Amino acid sequence: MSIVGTRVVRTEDPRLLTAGGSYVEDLRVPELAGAAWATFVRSPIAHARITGVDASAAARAPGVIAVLTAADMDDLGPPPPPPPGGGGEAPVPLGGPWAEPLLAADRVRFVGEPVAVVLTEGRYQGEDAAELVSVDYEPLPAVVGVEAALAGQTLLFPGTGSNVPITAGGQADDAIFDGCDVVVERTIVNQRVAPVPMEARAAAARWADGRLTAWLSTQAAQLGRFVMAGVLGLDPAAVRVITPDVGGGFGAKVGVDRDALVIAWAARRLGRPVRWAETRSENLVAMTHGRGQRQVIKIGGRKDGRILAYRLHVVQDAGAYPRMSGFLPFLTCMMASGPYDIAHVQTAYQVVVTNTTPTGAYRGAGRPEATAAIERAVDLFAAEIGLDPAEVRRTNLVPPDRFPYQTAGGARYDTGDYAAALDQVLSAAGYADLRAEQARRRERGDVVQLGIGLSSYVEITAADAAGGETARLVVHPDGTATVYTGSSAHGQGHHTAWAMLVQDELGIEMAKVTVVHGDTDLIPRGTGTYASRSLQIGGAAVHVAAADVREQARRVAADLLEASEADLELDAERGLWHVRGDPEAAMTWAQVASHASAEGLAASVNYTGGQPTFPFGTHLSVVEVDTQTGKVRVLRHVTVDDAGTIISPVLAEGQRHGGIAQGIAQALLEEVVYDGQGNPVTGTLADYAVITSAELPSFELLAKQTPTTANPLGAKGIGEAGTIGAVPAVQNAVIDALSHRGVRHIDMPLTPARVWAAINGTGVIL
Ligand code: SMO
Repeated sequence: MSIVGTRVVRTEDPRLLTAGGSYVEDLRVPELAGAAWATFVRSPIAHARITGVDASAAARAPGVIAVLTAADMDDLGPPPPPPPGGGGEAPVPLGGPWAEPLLAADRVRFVGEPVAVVLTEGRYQGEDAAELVSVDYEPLPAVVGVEAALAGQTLLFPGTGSNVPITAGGQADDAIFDGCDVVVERTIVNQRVAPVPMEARAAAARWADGRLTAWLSTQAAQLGRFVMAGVLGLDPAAVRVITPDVGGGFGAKVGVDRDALVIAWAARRLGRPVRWAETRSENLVAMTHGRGQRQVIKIGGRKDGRILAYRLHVVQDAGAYPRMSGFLPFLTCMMASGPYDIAHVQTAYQVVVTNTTPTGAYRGAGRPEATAAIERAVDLFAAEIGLDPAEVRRTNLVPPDRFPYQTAGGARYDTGDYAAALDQVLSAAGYADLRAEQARRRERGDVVQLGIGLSSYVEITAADAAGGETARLVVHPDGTATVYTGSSAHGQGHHTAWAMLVQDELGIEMAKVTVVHGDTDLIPRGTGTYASRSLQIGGAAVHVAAADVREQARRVAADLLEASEADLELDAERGLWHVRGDPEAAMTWAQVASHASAEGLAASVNYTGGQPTFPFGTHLSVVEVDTQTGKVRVLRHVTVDDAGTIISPVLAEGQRHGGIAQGIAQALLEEVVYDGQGNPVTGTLADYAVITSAELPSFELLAKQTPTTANPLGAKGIGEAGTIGAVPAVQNAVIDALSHRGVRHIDMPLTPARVWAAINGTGVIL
């Protein structure tokens, strides 16, 4: 029996769950002996001119080696061009007049922007010395929120003439709504949230003989090497990036932040290793945030439930510097119509800069925003015509005989059966019974009302599939194997999945397979982990490399057994080669590999044959809303997340669990909040509410697999589906609980205060 699809436990866990994990902050390698510790001086003001920096007192403080500012960066050239190729979800800075400096020189544009870096002998001396760096700020009016940005009374980059670096999409044309019985339009907010990885950002750097070794907590070591080399004016061969264990990234660790670049530069400047690990408070203001869209949705259709036209206009809050903010609304608009067959779809977007932390990729990167918009729109439409939201969805879902399905937004959905996913969820949840219970509570006028929310979704994963991924597989003379992968694990379980793929193809037991990732000297080419791309692209690379090794081994085994290649068979259950019909005279992998060469057998693959895939599903959330307090409790969360062929159910379910938790958190709790002057008021985890298991029910995960033809594994991405499906299901459920009282929409997060205000019609939204 193949190991694929079986419930193998994660091979990473014994090491990670004991003292075995080693993150950048934990590194005790000889190369970093005597490293100076870096502490950043960060702007306490959202928008100001810098008129002077006096570091003299700090320089005299105990343990201080140096205090460096932008004025010291005389050895750096202009920022490098963006990475080659499509870039995918890689951060492609706009540069030019919108360029982000490594350290602020004459102006700061958000609270948390690095202005100087203090290097100290001891780690905690830096905190005290940084306090002594005196920066003269001449405050400027702060631009907070997209309305203020669009108004343009204050400009972040005066030379540009506006706060709008990107405008895209066609003119709105209301003719698409001609012939609709009902049209609903609404402005909604997809609020800014913080990624909050368990491991915050960290970097270390050391130079020797003109060569840089940088340890980064990153999702993409090879991209990191490219960016480091470009910024520091080096040949990429002169940079080695190593990623030790990485404790989560959620999209915010795809790129290389300016802070890490400063660490590498400072190490060169000092002529000694430098290391840095940020605090949680720094992380909350200085790591990119996610989401941050104002959306105008307009939907129209017939009274029988058929949707005829949909328009989405997005304003993306880029924060202070446009990093990959142009790409997020691009993906949102590409996926605007979701799983529905809608005759007319219009999209457009603007990206604006504000005096807040830059935004970037966060679990789903543009697709959760698309799903949130269309799923709210469908519910608004259903409420307006008085039809059941499940019925309206079923009426409009792309039917199974229409695949591949080309959307107005330019996506080509590969495979799917969207209505089957919806029906599977409705049936497992007992939808009719839930509606009956809801009716009873309404009838009785219960204080605690029941809400049922649906979300049907389709998303795109591996949007940059053409960027490919690498794998090098070696079967050693002792019969063990090593996989060198360009994918990058930061909690997902790549090592388990890759070992499963090797065992499946070659019959070499998982326990004998070592997986290596994230060292650019060992793996010079690679793309990394984001966009839910790893299994379908990086896993496919492993699969193709294993197939290559298998055919090489066949030739060797034929030689050993003095038979013709065509007669050789691999018994993948036992990992033995034998001549067909003679299983007793068999050769082990050790015998075959050692006969092949002193190094064994090896294959290197850069797999570029994959296409983007389109996972889909339905989420159903059941909530209770206390109408006296506005408190929401999630009772049940039932989902189908169809990601094609599942290699490891344990890993796939883990991804769904984490994604759903983060999605429910966005719907109910999480929001990065700024005051009118651009001061963050959610700067600690006491103010910023991440979710815990105490607020969550056990999820009801249903199984469904519709393979794709876009890669040889039949696999689609699963890493982001949970956040994409969960958010609008929960939001719709809360609003559904109150729909009989005339509530049609409440912006997220659905905190008790907001829900209470909606119930009581106060218009006061906290
Ligand atoms: S938000 Mo991601 O790592 O594509």
